[in-house]
Amino acid sequence: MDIASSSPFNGSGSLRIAIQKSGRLSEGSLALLRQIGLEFETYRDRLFTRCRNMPVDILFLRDDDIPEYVRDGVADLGIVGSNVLDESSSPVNRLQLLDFGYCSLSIAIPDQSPITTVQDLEGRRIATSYPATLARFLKDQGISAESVLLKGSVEIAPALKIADAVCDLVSTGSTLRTNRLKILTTLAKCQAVLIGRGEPDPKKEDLVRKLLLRARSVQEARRYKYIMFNAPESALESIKKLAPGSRSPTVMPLAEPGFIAVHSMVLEEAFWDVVEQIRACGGSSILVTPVEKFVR
Ligand code: PRT
Ligand code: ZN
Repeated sequence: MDIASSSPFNGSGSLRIAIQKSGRLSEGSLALLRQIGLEFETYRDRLFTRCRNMPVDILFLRDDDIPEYVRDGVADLGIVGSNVLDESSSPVNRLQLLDFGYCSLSIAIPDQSPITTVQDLEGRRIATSYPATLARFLKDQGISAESVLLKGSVEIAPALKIADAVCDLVSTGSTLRTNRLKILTTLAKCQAVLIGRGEPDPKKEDLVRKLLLRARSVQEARRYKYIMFNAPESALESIKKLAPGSRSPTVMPLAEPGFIAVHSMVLEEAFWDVVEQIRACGGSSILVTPVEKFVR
């Protein structure tokens, strides 16, 4: 269906961003839109909302429909799980991984199943809501198996004897445990992704570029902590290597001779290692704050 021509959202000239109306990605998507500076109200049962401070409309949709809406130009940007994109045949651009909505698409089997390897899936039935992704995986593995399409409650299929295995999303693993299933293999690690149209609307390109830069700044910022500490001046060369920041650390003299205050940014993943090494160099009074935005 060509939804572009029949959409009630057309005609305002605003940039349109599609997000999930109600589900696991809604909260993270709304938070990101607010972090990139969009101001808007949300009301239950609203299909769209108009931003107060920018020519942007936010459309609230079912997640599965978002790639199609972006492909057809009803929305210029969208936020959707990479699992939905992998399953969809709509050609859209993946603009930015968003670091939320983490899960994996995995094949799971009953705890007592005779299946022990991926090759044992040959000739079996696998229940899934992701038939296209599953078919690609089975083809790659050279396995012929029957996929049983279920739209929900995939995990109960083995107990109902309608499948020997399931291919479904897993995050904490508690649904699998409750249904006495265990992971056999993982097809994909998934997370929320910002998507855009294959052929962006030239009139909206500048705004898309601006919002994308902001989204990237929010993403970048999440990877860093801002760190401030005192240290002996003699340790400066080691400290520059430990906490180089984006160009070099800011260094200020303390009132006490021979001591400096250092400000820098440190990658979250290396944070504790770096702090221990700063202390080993004589660093003390270490203050740490989150970074809200980081524009390179
Ligand atoms: O109504 P609409 O179609 O928009 O929503 P939906 O019901 O299709 O989607 P929703 O809200 O369940 O999920 C939206 C997106 O969140 C998915 O497309 C994924 O990208 C992401 N996501 C992250 C998850 C999960 N984690 C997740 N755990 N989506 C679904 N699940 C389900 C899974 O299917 C299984 O039933 O949660 C159960 C397993 O969870 P654990 O924690 O027990 O392992
Ligand atoms: Zn859905």
